[in-house]
Amino acid sequence: MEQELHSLAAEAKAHLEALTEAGQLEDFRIKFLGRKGDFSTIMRQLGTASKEDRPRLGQLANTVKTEIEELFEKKKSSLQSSATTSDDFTKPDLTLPGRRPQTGRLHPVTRVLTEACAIFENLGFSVAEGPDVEQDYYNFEALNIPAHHPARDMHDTFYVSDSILLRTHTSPMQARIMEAQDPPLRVIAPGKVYRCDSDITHTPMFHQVEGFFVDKNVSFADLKGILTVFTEKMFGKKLALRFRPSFFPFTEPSAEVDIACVICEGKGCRVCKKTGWLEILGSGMIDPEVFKMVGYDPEVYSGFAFGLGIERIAMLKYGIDDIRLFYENDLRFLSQF
Ligand code: 2NM
Repeated sequence: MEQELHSLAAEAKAHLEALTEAGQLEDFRIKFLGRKGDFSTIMRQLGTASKEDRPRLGQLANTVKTEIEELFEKKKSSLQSSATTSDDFTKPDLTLPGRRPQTGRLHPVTRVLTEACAIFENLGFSVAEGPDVEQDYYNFEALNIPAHHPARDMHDTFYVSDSILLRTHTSPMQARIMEAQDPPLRVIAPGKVYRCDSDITHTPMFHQVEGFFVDKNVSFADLKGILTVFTEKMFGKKLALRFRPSFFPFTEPSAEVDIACVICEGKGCRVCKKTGWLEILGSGMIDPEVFKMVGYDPEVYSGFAFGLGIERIAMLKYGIDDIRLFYENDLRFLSQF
């Protein structure tokens, strides 16, 4: 029996050495130290030993069992602590705060364009988009800009061929709509336009919203009303408007519209160049010649039209002093909106 105890001890130690994972510990405990395990089996045989041998064998059995139990506990804590260490590297720590994904945001031009459309939609206008590559006819001819008109100068227009060009404004869309539909019409045409020009205030591509309203008895007062509401909604406050007489081939009379400087409210500052006013759009009553081109009777219908540059409005709204910032894709700039 003494021999059995010694060999069982040796076997248990060897088994314990060989354990590599915390998951194997319980099997070991059941086999060697459990109630029906090998040690218990030997202890139960103690009763069959002689009276003289029994105390010595009992003591030996206890010593061996205690030793194995201690080794087992050591092994257990070493395996469990190494298990946690390796978990640190392989399993996510669910208690850590999450990593914030970079969120995209709307480009300032997109924001102002969407906002401008929303304001006009609330005023009863519908939105129409047309092709960037346009026919000379819709870009110029139908808008009362005949051949040899100064606005057709090659300097301003990107020509694709003799009769095809990149639209220089979004009004060709309005000519297309008037040609296809009868009044009453309230439509805005937002989108990209192209002009061969590039400096601090001009980029070769920029965005416009042009709008028109045609019905019986539409007057310049209607134009003033619509533009007053638009500027108030766009800049978030009531601003004085100033209509300056101007000229456009497709409107008569025509006016350029200024708002009281959003920065100094008319007192005069660097942004408004001490004038107190900022030019924000062009407008006018649609020229009878345009109506004739699209087949409307100018004796029956009248209408107003306007065109505004989105980049210019975004610059005024956000205090941006160089239009080129919109197209450099510098995240330090873009992430501010
Ligand atoms: C402007 C200024 C004045 C305009 C005219 C038309 C059309 F097609 F109805 F005749 N659309 N937009 C217009 C009038 C545009 O932009 C500065």
